[in-house]
Amino acid sequence: MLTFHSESTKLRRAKTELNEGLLMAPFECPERVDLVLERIRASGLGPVQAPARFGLDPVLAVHDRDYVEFLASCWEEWKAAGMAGEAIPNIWPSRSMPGVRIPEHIEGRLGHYAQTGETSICANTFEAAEVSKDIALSALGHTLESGEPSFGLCRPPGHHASSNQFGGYCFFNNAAIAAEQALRHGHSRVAVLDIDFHHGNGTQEIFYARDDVIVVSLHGDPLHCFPYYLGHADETGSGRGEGFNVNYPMPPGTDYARWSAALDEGLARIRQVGAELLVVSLGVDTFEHDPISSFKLRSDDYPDVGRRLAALGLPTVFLLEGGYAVEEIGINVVNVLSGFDAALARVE
Ligand code: SP5
Ligand code: ZN
Repeated sequence: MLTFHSESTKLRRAKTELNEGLLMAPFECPERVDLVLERIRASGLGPVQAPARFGLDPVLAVHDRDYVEFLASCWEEWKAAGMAGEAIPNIWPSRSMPGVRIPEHIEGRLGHYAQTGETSICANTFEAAEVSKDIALSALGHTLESGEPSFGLCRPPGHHASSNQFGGYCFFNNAAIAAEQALRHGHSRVAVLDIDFHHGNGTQEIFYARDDVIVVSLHGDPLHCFPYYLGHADETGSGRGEGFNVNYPMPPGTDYARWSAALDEGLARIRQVGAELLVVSLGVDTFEHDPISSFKLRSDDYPDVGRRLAALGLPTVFLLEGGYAVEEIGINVVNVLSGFDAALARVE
């Protein structure tokens, strides 16, 4: 399988993450990319290629212009306002303030465009997000042209980013940008399958009222797990999108037997609606030793995930989302990808 990667994803190097009441070193760190790359090379998964550049038009197809402009200037504005540290939101428009206006001061704008407080904006965050979506679009392009699977070693991740807010380490929704681009290329229905531990709330929001992109997400039950406020099973889509959003919330402690049964149900639904291309939001924070998650998947389970995805028989683009057990991130990601490749080889 062909991988798309750029050293420029590592331009974002935040110093802080607000976690458990402390400002800590971020879980979503540049070393994640190095370790996945190392394992790709060691395992002989396939060649690694640099992404092409696609500009901001494909981003503006899923994100609001004012949000993209905010991301582009946030860090410079923050510094110009004399702030000492990284841009960390500390105030939000709340339920008790209906109909508020967007303020001019960067501190107020930051809260307007933020879902969460753990994700600091720092130098080159926008640049890294741009490269990350270029990686996703390059992977998509390769799969559209060749029919072959591809892997986008995206960083920062994307699936929490909504049409107009960042959060959960995500700025541009790489999977949504790729899915939208596949439609513009001529596909009439695309599936996004999100197997990151966390609910893909941004992807859900972007496609919620649409039937041309089916969004299926397996994740920790939002009653107990980040991002807490979305991801319940009764969120099934709206209007013509009814039935095209499918959530499988599962309790902390979920093991592979239960998780893979949900995966099979989700894959059956994707088959049933006639999706022509599969975008996989590939997080490996379902791993038993992930430091911020609570599922119990083991490294040996991941090749079987790849096999089950391959059985769908669709052109497939894998995009990296989460996974914070840094020691094992390479093994777990490559296990999914090589399981997929091995299953394809058997069919051919
Ligand atoms: C892309 C992705 O995986 N984003 C995840 C962002 C999660 N950030 C907040 C994590 C809060 C974890 N709290 C864990 C408490 C367990 N001790
Ligand atoms: Zn995650």
